[in-house]
Amino acid sequence: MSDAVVLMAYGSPERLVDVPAYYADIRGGRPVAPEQLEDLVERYRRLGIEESSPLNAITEQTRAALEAELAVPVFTGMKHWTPRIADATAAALATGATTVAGLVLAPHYSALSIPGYRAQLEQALAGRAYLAFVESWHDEPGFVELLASRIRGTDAHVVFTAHSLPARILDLGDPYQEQLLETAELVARSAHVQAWSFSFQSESPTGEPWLGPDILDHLEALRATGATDVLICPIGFVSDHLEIRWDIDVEAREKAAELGLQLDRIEMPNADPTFVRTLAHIVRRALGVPSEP
Ligand code: FEC
Repeated sequence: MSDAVVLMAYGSPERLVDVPAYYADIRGGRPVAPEQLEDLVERYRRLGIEESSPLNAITEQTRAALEAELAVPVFTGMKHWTPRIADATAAALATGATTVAGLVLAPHYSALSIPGYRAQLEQALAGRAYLAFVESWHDEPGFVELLASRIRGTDAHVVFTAHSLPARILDLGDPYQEQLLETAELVARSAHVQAWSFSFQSESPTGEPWLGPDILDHLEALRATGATDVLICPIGFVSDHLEIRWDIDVEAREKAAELGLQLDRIEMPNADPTFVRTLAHIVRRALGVPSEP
């Protein structure tokens, strides 16, 4: 009996020339408007992704650190780019694993997000190993404490953020928004932060209503109520990628400057050893292996 881990992430184009195929993958066959593609290429260009991606390098660091922590083979599989979840699964099976743990680097469950990862993993496994899949880990104490430690003692108004999704998920009873608010509450309580709020970010132009308030509108509202300093604490993401490095570090910062607001953001968990230990704890629990004290 042996174990392996497939560590899954959204995925990011490795080079600028990959962006059209990457965007097509996200759209899943639905057409991409040329101006939207140009806009996306420009965002990646401004993040310095010409021939290799600093964003994918972070995922690799996290994978390597998790593998070292668990002493179990860990393979990265991307939902929308390479290495694909199917490649990672094949590599996991090639180790002779009889159980594969599937962990997504996204803490919250939505029917529009997590089942897509699971389906790719299950299809690739094709019943050849037992699957121990982690559905969500939004209230994992180690994750909550790591975020709390990043905001504890701040005098700024804390804004927790996460990726928006089409508002129709609420009619389906999706737990996404509820889980996000639970994480925000747990983190704020642990950090003894009273002045906080939650907003969504990174809405896509798909032509339907998305969950709000959007961070840019929310900053305006905060300024109108007299806030002067804001600390952004993303809770729906765990690493520096486009949605952090562009949507927060460029767009939200520009908006804050226009409004005369001081805006900072917490350092993302990335491959922080404390965060990696938390991921290892989640995986061990899924595998039914006792965690180290
Ligand atoms: O760094 C990178 O290169 C990738 C950053 C990235 C992350 C991410 C996470 C999530 N997304 C979620 C949902 C949607 C839905 C659509 C959508 C579209 C995009 C586009 C890009 C993109 N997402 Fe993303 N997402 C990231 C990047 N996302 C690029 C397309 C261009 C754009 O809108 O700017 C709409 C799809 C459609 O058009 O039909 C829905 C969710 C997450 C968080 C959970 C997870 O990480 O899986 C939910 C990181």
